[in-house]
Amino acid sequence: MPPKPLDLVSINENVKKAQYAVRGELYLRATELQKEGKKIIFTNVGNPHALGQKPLTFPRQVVALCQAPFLLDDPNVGLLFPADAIARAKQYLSFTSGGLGAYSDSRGIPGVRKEVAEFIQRRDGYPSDPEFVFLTDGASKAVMQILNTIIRGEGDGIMVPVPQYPLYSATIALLGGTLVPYYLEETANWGLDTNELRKSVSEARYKGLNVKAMVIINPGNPTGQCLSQENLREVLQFCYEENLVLLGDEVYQTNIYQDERPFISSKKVLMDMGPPLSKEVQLVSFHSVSKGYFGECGQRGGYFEMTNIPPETVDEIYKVASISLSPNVPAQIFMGLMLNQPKPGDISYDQFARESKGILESLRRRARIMTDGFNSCRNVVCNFTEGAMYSFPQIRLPPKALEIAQQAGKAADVYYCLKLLEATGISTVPGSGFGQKEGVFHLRTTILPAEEEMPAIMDSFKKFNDDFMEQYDDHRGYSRL
Ligand code: DCS
Repeated sequence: MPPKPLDLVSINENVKKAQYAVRGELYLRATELQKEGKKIIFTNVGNPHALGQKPLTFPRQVVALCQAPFLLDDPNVGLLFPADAIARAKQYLSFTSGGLGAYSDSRGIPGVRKEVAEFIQRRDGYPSDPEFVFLTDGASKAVMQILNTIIRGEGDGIMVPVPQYPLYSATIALLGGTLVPYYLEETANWGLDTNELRKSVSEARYKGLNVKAMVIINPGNPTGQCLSQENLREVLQFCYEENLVLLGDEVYQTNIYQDERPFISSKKVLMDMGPPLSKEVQLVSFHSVSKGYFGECGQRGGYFEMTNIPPETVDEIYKVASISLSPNVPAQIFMGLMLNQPKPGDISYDQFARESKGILESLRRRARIMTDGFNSCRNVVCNFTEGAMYSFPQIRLPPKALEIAQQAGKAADVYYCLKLLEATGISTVPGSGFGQKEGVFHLRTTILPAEEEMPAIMDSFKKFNDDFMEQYDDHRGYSRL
């Protein structure tokens, strides 16, 4: 019998090649242990509501009314819902033809695309055209759609930071393109060095690749760094000189935990640079309702904005989007609500401001507790989480631990993370899932566990780590930068 079409040997090789560690071996083992009754702290995914973050009241009120429009006809609706939520719900319903149960245009609801463009304009001080904004099912789908448009085959290279969020490596593998890595510098707070970019692009071109795009993740995942204006200018200049489209992943733009480098968008920096760059460099920027203080990961809402992309290409992307008919309609409304929030004087303003500020301030404190906790551990060094939702400590493993891991048939960081999981229930992602320099080991945790649980979690990590190091450290020196 020949193999059947969906037997493993017959399926698309690219599917097998794509790796996604955030839900990989560690996650699977954690789910098994949970089934056996062990308490697991899932810090492997940036999924705030799963770790207890409460939804913001106002957006949920508006979407609840949109989902159940008959409530709007109830004479008591004003007792349960504030007038501004009722007005917004009616407005969103008027944007749709058939409410939330109807497909929207494949690019998203025009009224929401307009809200997105207005937000970008307010944020950056430059015009944004809703015709170049598409709404998507989360930023993941947006990134996939754009990479799909760029990649023609394995000759096309996409520059990706290492360490990186594996959406990029996995999608490039799925689409049969080639990942061109550029390394972030851990000893410079995960900074981005243009010499490294030039080295990376010339090596790739030497191998015959057609390097077409460069990805930046700002603030960084898993690395947490925030790019300075100067750094962004260098990146855009580099893209101009090397004829690359810049893919600016800015999903963490409101997750900022320091004041020295506030978030600044790639679009603003590009426009500030003026012509010829502002008219020529192609840029696609991504955002999401999953992060920030909304943290509405389950709703699956995202957008991308295209700058300097020819209308004919936009039409092609529209055509491809229309194969999926419509992005999630409720998620589009969350996007509208995230970017067009209650204003001072609105009935819901105070509560909205209190709730959102509370979440961000707590995240800022948690970023500090976590970094300090890691840095108090033996053979662990960790850069401060300047932004995003993750901590990415380097674990300096003694040679004996490397030998034991090898005997167990595991990568050393995977071995360490598995032991950590078994001992403490803390479910992390090994650094190898994001890429790291040869011989250097990391893990990634989110900074999302509840603030009151954080000290106990860090104590239990420290106890595990220091015991582990005590067991294997024989003072022969250990893996390090
Ligand atoms: N881009 C980056 C840099 C991300 O970290 C994520 C999600 C996404 C895009 C996709 O987000 P949505 O599709 O939900 O809009 N981050 C994952 C992570 O590392 N942990 O949790 C999710």
